Formats: sequence, structure tokens, C-alpha cells
Amino acid sequence: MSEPKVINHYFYDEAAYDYHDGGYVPLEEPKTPGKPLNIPEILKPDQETATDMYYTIVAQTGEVQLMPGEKTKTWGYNAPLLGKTVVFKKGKTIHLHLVNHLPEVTTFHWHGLAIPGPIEDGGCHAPVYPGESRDVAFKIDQPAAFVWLHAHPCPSTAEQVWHGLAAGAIVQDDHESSLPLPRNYGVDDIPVILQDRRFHENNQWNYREDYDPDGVAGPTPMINGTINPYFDVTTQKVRLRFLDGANRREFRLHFSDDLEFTQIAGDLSLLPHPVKMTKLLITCAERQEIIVDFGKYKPGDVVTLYSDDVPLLRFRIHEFQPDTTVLPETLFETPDPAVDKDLPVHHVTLDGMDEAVAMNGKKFKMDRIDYKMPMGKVQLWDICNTNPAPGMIHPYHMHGTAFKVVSRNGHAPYPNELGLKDTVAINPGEHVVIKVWFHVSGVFMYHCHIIEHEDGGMMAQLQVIDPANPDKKYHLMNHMTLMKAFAEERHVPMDQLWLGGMDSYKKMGEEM
Ligand SMILES: [Cu+2]
Repeated sequence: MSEPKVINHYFYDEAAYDYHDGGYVPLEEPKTPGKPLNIPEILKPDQETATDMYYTIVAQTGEVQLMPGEKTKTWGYNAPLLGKTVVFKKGKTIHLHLVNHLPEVTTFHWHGLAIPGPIEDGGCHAPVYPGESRDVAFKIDQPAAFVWLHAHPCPSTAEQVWHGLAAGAIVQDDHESSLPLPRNYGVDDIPVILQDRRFHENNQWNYREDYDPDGVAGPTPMINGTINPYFDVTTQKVRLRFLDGANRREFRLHFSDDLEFTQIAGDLSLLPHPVKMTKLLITCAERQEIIVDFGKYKPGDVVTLYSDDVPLLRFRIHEFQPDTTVLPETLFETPDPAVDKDLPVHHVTLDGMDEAVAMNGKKFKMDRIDYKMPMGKVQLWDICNTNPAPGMIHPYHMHGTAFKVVSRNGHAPYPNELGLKDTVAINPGEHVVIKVWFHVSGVFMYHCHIIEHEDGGMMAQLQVIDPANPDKKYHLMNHMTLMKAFAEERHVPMDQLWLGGMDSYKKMGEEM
């Protein structure tokens, strides 16, 4: 099937879109006055040398004036909500001092960084307890991309992200820096973190009251931690780095006037070629970077970004200099290493809905290794969403690597997923084949990124074996250790502890 010159549809199976689900929470346009879009500050390094960068990252509580009336109690990284944007430079060694000022255990997971696991990666095996800290170091060896930091303590990842623990991070490299792309951060290059929340009494969030095992959602769009935001446009072209930081919501993005835009990057790299479009669907944890050309507008005009028919962000046009920059036809050469003939196709299934979610028929266990693969070898993985149609779209994510999408049910991938990815959205009944290779070793998680699905058990972990050190042993924690810590920190007995994911194990009669 050949695609039109300008993509004018969302790909994916319309029957599986989230709005068909019985538990769907429709977005509503906020009635509060417009506010300038929050642009997260760039986090200042403690120190930077020619070879190394040093950062301190603090998970902290805060409160933010999101709505008129009472401030909302929030969590964030070096900020009351979400976090400052961290910059990583390819080739440098990064030293992180991770500090937990929250009342409960958390972890610091770098979604999209190809760094060793399970400790540097910051998944569930790398807890930082309240009042404590952890130091990690790793080298950045991957192309320019927009990645992110979020909490990942199982089975309470979803609740901590809902509290606000999510921040953007930019990987820079010489190739991307050499291209004529907008990169004046905060002016013509802005992160756009898409989330949604429900405000309860006194403007507070109440995760438990909103809990749904298929994903928690709220009616109010929250963009970079701003309700009803606008952005003042002062350049003809603006680069938007979208991150779907919602727990479960897909965003179906488009602009007023059906304004055409150009996608230049996906999760973990630029796209091989720019893709022109008027519609873009983004699922949980994915990143999509676009350039919007406001050349046909004049000062005073307003261009609106929507999801379905609900406004998310208004662009207020001001004076700008004409910009005649032409995007190069080729942006990136996606690595495509040959598959190792000794490695059979590895099959992964994303199973069930609600509390019954599982992967390959099993719920996640922190102290179980589900698969082993050698570092440096290249293997095809066939990921199947076994939900019968209409079902739901599962965004499948792997830690510690960047993969290449090979096919969807035997057909070519969508034109905007031809770069490197770490999350791929899979239609009900669909097989997506990806090419997987690791250049770091360790234990890594892979899972659905509807965060309640991962907490509920649609997750597994693999050990990537370094041939130079094949017998390396990893100390794997278990759910109970983290759950006991949560119970102690919340001052409740174990039988009264409630963490979202626990429901799914209990209901299915599974031990944790
Ligand atoms: Cu899922």
C-alpha cells in the first residue's frame, strides 16, 4: 500500500483506539484561564569536563498552582512537578548522584538510554530509599534523541509517575548538531510532555480513587505540567519534542486548519527521511519530534494543537524573521546489522486485559529471568498483541537498547517508525517483528508501557550476557522486599498495603 505524500491518517486500527473502551475518560477542555506553557529548565551539571558530566538528581515533593484555588501536591525531579531537562552528550561519561527526598522508596529509570542494567538503568532492582542516595556512572554511546527519566519501583511505577515523577532528557551528538534543525531550547525547540489528570476535592490528585487496571486517566490535559497552556511563537519554525508521559492515554495529534507538519525523529534517533503529515498518534512512552512551519500565519493568529477535538496547546503567533531553511532529504542512516543465524526468532506475547494481563502467559516476577541473550548478537523478536479485536493497542517497550522495527504482520513498518525505537505500539492481533541487539550487558525489563499493565504483570526480564564475563551473577530483588518497604514507609501493616499492581496479582491468585 503506498502512502500519500502527506500522511493524513493515524495508522493503527481505529477499532482499538482508547475511546472505544468502556472505562475511557474523555478529555475535556479546561475552563481555567490560559497560562504560558511551562518550559522545564535545563538542569545545570555540578561539573563538566571534556570527558565527563556530573549531575545531582533529587526526587522531591512539592506543590504547584495548577488550578485556581488550592495548590496541588506533586512530586518531581529537582522541581516540584515533572523535572528539569537533563542534557547528555554522546561520548561523555555521566556521573549521577541520585537523591530520594520523597516519603517512600523510588527508582530513577532512564527510559531510552542504552546503559547497563539493572542498576544504572534504574529499573526495579535499583531502589533508593527515603533520605538515601545512590551514585551511578555510565557512558553515553547512542545517537541524539529525546529520552526520559521516570520512577520504576514495582508494582507502584504508575502511581509515582502519576504523582509527577517524569522528566525529559536530551541526548546530543555531532551529527544532529550539524543539521539545520531548530535547537534553541525554549524558543524554537521545546519539549511537550503530554499527560492527563483528574482533579479531586481541593485540587488534589487521588490515584487510588481513579484506579483502573487498564490504565489510569483523567479528563484534564496537562502539558509540561501546565493546565490550558499557550506558547508564544517568535520563530517561523518550531521543533516540538512530544513525549506521551500519560499512564494510559493515546494522543491523536493534529492542528487547526489541518496544518501540515514534518516529523523528523522518533524515540531514539532521527528518522531516515522527514515525513510530512497532518495527523500523528502517539502512545504511552513514545517520543515523536516534529517541526511546525508557521510561515503562513501573521502576528495575532492562534494555531491550536488538538487531541481528537480537545485543544491541548495554543500557539500565539508573534513577529518572526522569515526562515527559508530547507530540511535535508536524508537525516539519519538507521543501523541495520545482520541477524545472527544461530539465534531463532524470539516470540513474546502481550496477553489479556484488566487484572489478567501477562506476558507469554505469565505475570512478571522480579526475581525470575525469563530469557537470556548474548551481548553484541542480533536477533529478531516477534511481539504479538494477543488481545482479540477490537482489543487495545499495547505500547511495547524494552530497556537498555534501541531496536529497529522490521515489519507489521509481514508488511512494511509505518513510515514514521523507520529510525531507532524503544517503544512500539502494537494493534490487537498484530505481530510486530523487531531487530534487537544490545551493546551493554545486565538484566533488563521489557513490558507494556500502559503503566498499570506493567505494574499488573505484563512485563518480563532478560539477561544480556557479556561473552567476556558469562558467569556474572546479578542480585535480583523481589516484589515483597519493595512492598515491605512501602508498607513501612506508609505506616500500614502488610495486609492493608495498597499498591495498584497488587490488585492484578491478587485477583488472579498469584504470589508476589
Ligand atoms: Cu498494555
